[in-house]
Amino acid sequence: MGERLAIISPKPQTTRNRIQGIVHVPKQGKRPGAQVILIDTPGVHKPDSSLGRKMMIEVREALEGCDLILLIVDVNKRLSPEDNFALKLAQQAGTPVFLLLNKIDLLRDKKALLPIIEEFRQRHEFKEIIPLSALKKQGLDLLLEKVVNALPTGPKYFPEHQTTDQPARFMAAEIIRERVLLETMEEVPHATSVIVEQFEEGPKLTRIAAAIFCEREGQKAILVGKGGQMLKKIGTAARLNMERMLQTKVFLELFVKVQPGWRNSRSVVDELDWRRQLEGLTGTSGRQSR
Ligand SMILES: Nc1nc2c(ncn2[C@@H]2O[C@H](COP(=O)(O)OP(=O)(O)OP(=O)(O)O)[C@@H](O)[C@H]2O)c(=O)[nH]1
Ligand SMILES: [Mg+2]
Repeated sequence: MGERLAIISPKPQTTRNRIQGIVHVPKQGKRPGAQVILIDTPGVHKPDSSLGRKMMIEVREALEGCDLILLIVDVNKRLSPEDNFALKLAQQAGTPVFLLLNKIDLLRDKKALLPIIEEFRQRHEFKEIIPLSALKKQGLDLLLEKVVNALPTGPKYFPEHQTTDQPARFMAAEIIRERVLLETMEEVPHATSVIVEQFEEGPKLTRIAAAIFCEREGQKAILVGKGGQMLKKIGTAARLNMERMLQTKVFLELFVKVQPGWRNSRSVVDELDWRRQLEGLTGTSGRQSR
């Protein structure tokens, strides 16, 4: 995308909801302009909670009606059961698949690519197999070109300036969750969710109040930290990222709340879905309070 729309962390299951990133490809010479809607999904995995099951529903919903699947694997790791499962889902969808062999920057010997490509080729007739490095931006131009060529002609769905379907309010929640993912360890990141309770955008200042939910008192103690230090660290870094995104000053208030076992509560997990939250905020459907 060339800009940060989704949060990133070294921990698995970072992405929880599907979000769209819109790439506007300008007309160049004879090549027509294009609009590519990338749908980022949670990683394919075997779920062990309501949250995990909801994440896999997001994956399945993204697969429905898309024109092309980009299956991304880490080229430095042996094929995992999750990779195999992801391939199976793609095959079942019956949609053309590009295989993206990511993180080639970590490959010591580029010759190692050949047997990996061969292994994948035997499993599926991929439309393209493209080695790349998302981090070092290697292979991305080629990828975009191949994607544009593989897509059917269609209407322009989004206005020129729009790069995502995700409202700023929810990106703010994700920015906080990203800090939690980066600053805390073991079970804390996965037991955490963030709900923005107040979001008032002004021309110069945005007021944001958000609750960080965890499952146990011990996790709350870690998130708050000694003398509130951890919460302050999370808040400061998140605020700076929000200011960059919103191009205003941000006044951020953070609270930590304990909600035992929320990951296994269908209603809480459903409420974390920003599409549903949005319906609640605009009053098109009744929002249930916790
Ligand atoms: N070296 C290297 N690291 C990368 C590259 N692409 C992504 N990473 C790193 O891989 C980690 C995972 O990145 P994410 O964007 O969170 O991956 P994801 O597939 O969206 O993961 P989930 O949302 O958890 O399913 C981060 O630490 C990234 O910095 C790459 O091309 N090279
Ligand atoms: Mg992700």
